[in-house]
Amino acid sequence: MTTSPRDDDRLRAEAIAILRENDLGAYTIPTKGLYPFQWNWDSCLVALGLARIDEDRAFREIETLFAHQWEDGFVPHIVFHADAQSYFPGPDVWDTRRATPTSGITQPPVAGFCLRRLYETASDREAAAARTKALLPRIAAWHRWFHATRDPEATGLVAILHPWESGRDNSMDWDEALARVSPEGVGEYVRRDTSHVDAAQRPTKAEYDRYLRLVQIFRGLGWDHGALHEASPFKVVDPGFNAILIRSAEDLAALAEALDEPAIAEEAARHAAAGRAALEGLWHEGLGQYACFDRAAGALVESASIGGLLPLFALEPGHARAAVLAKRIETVCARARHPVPSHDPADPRFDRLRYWRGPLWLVANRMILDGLARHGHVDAATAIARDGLALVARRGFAEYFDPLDGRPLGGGRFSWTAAMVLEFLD
Ligand code: 9YW
Repeated sequence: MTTSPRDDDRLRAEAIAILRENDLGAYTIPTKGLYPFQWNWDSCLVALGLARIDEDRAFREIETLFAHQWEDGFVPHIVFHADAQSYFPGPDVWDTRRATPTSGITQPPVAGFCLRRLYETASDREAAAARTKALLPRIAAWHRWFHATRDPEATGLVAILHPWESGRDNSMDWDEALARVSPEGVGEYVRRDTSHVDAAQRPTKAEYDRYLRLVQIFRGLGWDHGALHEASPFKVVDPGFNAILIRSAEDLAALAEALDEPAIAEEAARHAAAGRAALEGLWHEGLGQYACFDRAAGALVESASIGGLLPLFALEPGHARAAVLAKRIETVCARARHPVPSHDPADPRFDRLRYWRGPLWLVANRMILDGLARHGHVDAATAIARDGLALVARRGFAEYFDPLDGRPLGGGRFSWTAAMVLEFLD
């Protein structure tokens, strides 16, 4: 599918309007109603779109997120800046006891990647250098926090302790690990998500029970991050999450080098190298792609999700697996009408409507196409961007889309979809 120059102008105007309408001054909400707070990786990716409208505001988006970094280096997945009843679980459930309430789990660390792009494309070079330099130690502290608390045995790869941390909430990747989490004692609660979006497009109650049970376990430990890895019944090493951390470490190292911060550059380069070397242990020969490692069970997970395609975003140019992975992406995409499905449609568990169990997401596509371009597959990258634009031009700025017929799914007028449209229009 393609768009005309007229479509492109309309898309740009509409994307800007959506970003403005979800802008609450110092941070952007993902969409009205469904997600009324600041989400971690949404904000970083939204900053890429904001940079085209107002560079100062783009930096502010990331600065606001890092203003709520904890003393131990942790950066929360949600910052509850203001009261809102339309989302569950809210601040009372998390009970992290912060001055401005936050959640106690984190999200994919895209900040390093996004900041490098903001810095390199900024027209006000002096302001960008100053603001980037001020953020470097904060991102470095977050990465250090990951290695200390999520990789206590120094394997080079970090574990997520909650499916929400992956950003791919109900992926098949977590099915077995989550089934081992007993929902006993979770109690009664009222979900809000299914009053905004058709329940068939959202996680199930069995999943939500376990999501909440994990929050209760961590809350019971007083959100002592040093204790959670050992105590958590759910610990999964996600190749997608680690690829994002490795790529952000590479980008952090480059920024620190450019801005004369040699200690940060050296540490980040060391993290990236250790991660890349360890990533090889997640290669799944049978699936022909990377796979999750269930650290609690001690085994690779049989699940061909988009998480196992994302390492293309982090592999060094010239890496032997890059061509194999690019071919694998082509194969998975050929099984759908619109690239890139969040799970291989050939898997019997593929569900075209249900969130991260099949639908396509433009933010994931952004990273995949970056990986393709990085390894020389520029036409394939352009095709993914063009299809995404055509999809939005015809179906609107949805949260995610059915990869078989392009149907818009989840929330509407979505900030990161708008930001990705501005990215793809480049
Ligand atoms: C939830 C905000 C978030 C994203 C996640 C996505 C979804 C929130 O929305 O999770 O309550 O289920 O899975 O990646 O950051 O857009």
